[in-house]
Amino acid sequence: MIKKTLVAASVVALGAGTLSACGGDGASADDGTITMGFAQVGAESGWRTANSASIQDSAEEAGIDLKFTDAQQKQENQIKAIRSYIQQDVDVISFSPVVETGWDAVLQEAKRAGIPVILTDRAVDTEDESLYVSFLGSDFVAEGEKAGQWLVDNAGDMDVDGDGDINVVELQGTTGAAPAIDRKEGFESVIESDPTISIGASQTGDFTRDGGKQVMEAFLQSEDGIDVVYAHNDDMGLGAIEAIEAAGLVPGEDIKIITIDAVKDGMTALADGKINYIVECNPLLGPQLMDLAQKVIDGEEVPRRVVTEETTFTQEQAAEALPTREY
Ligand code: GYE
Repeated sequence: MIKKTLVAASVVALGAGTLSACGGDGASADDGTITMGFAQVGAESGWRTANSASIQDSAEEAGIDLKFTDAQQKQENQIKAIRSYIQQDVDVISFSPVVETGWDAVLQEAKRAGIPVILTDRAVDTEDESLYVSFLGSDFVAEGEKAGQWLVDNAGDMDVDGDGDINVVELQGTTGAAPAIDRKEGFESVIESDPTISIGASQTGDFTRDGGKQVMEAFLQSEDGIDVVYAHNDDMGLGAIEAIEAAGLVPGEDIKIITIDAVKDGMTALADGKINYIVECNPLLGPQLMDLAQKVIDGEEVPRRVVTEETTFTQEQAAEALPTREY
């Protein structure tokens, strides 16, 4: 009985102690090379492709040995990848959680192994803040608010069918994912101020082009008088454009489109007049992530939250920005 309690207590102390000191006891940090295990969400969108490239390129530049996995948008695959990084005794684990909840058990395992975890892009929903050292990524609520604010500010031009009401259909991101939850919340909180604006239908398109296309096809069948599409990312907006064109309508005119991300394909559609407004979400998180990892391993203090800076684009601004756009 006593023995058991003692063992349990020392495991907790070891976990907590190593976390705040200098991270994993991985052999590789000792020879100066940091090993990072990165469990990526998938390859669902243009944003994700740019994000993965940024992480891989920055690791190489920083001389960090990167183990990279693609979870194909499945939480169980991400958990498996994280467990394998724990087994391999990497120095630091980073991941972009596909959904917000359900991470406590595996993060406890990382903590017990003394391996620090840095969240990037998406947050987890947990009561135990000691399960990760830092979270680097966008403010998704603010992104949704910016999308909603543009709609409110331009409401005069948004009642395309002239019936006095602005009927919005929403293409949500992956169900349970932080950007889907927060972008919905931010948008709704702002459009509330205008009683002529309402969301007539809202469904997930899983952040993919195909998903956006299919859901939009269904909306065009079921919804009367759609004025505006609010898509939680460019890819779903691009899928919606295909569905709108196939229905013989003109995207950007017959139906206005607001999206989030500002990747090259989205910006091109915006400059071409097929999308009306894009809120930027920056995928180039690699350099900041590698910097954070280095500091954590060196035992330096790092901020709990690092928010990326972002802007917005109108059609004119997209045309101007496109020639020098990196992704
Ligand atoms: O907006 C979307 C991607 O988590 C911010 O995931 C990211 C989102 C991004 O699939 O395109």
